Amino acid sequence: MSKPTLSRFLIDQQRMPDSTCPAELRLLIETIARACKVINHAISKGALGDVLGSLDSENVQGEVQKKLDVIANDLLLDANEWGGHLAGMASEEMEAIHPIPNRYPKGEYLLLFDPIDGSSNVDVDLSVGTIFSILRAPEHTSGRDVEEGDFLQPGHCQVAAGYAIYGPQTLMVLTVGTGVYEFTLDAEIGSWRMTDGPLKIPTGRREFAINMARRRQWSPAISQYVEERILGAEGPLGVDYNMRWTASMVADVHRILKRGGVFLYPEDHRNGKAKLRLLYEANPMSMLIEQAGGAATDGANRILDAEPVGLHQRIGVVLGDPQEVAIVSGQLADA
Ligand code: P6P
Repeated sequence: MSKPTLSRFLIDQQRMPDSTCPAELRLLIETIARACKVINHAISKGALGDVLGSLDSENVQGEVQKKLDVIANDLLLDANEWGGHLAGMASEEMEAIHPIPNRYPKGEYLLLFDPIDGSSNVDVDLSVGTIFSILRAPEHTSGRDVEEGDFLQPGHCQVAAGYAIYGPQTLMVLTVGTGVYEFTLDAEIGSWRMTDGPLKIPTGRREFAINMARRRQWSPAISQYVEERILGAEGPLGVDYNMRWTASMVADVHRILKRGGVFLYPEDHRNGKAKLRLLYEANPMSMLIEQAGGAATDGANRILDAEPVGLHQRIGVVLGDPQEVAIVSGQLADA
């Protein structure tokens, strides 16, 4: 079938022997996908829809909340809390976890999300996205409300991960552990249609993504890695590299999934502080990258093996072309 719908893809996944996508997970992902269509509609209104600009509030990260951060967060909570698939939710925009209200049935999954990643780009019409991660609620949570500790599972426990990207096209990129697939929203009929997959990260594409303004925070190894690529053909590598930085992780990761390269947001070498959040940014993106044949580390260790200690903890991120990630990790190890 040419360009199957998301629902058809998920039903096919559900019917596979030893399926990693049981009906409850399929229904949950379809609910998330529907919510992303509504978020897309809100974003596309722009200044016509009173969705741009900031609120007077800050989120748990101490970041000024954009109107769309809260709109998208509430859309995802409202869409997902009554369906019976979840035991709880957690979001970049909420300090505490969101247990499923007792008036609704509880399910076996936990949903974590960054409702609008890169939201500062919305006001200048650059691509932003919704990132989501799905875990199983631990067995012992049946019969009680979930707690923060139930969400603190290493990334290799994820049963699904994905993102929606609101850009020139509206896409959903998803894995249920059987490869990475891309769906494009056909806005005329409101259907997600498969347009690529299984995605495999092209290797050897000489393109790196990093915020150069953070150079004073880099370790000597990261500085050496970047400097060699800036020297290009006139330096030790003898070949030119290109650089991209969109300040929207979803857009940078999508570019890497489609045309290769490496993304770096290392921790601050001086104090160990990092920017990107482990549970709802680094982990879902790392699952997608690994499922597409790439690698994702904190500069040294596999991100999906990191043992979380806090809902909003941060981690350094180096992900993409496994050859480039290995070079960075090797240079850091040799440092
Ligand atoms: P900087 C967006 O705020 C985000 O969390 C990621 O989407 C993005 O990769 C990064 O931060 C951009 O950070 O320091 O370049 O603004």
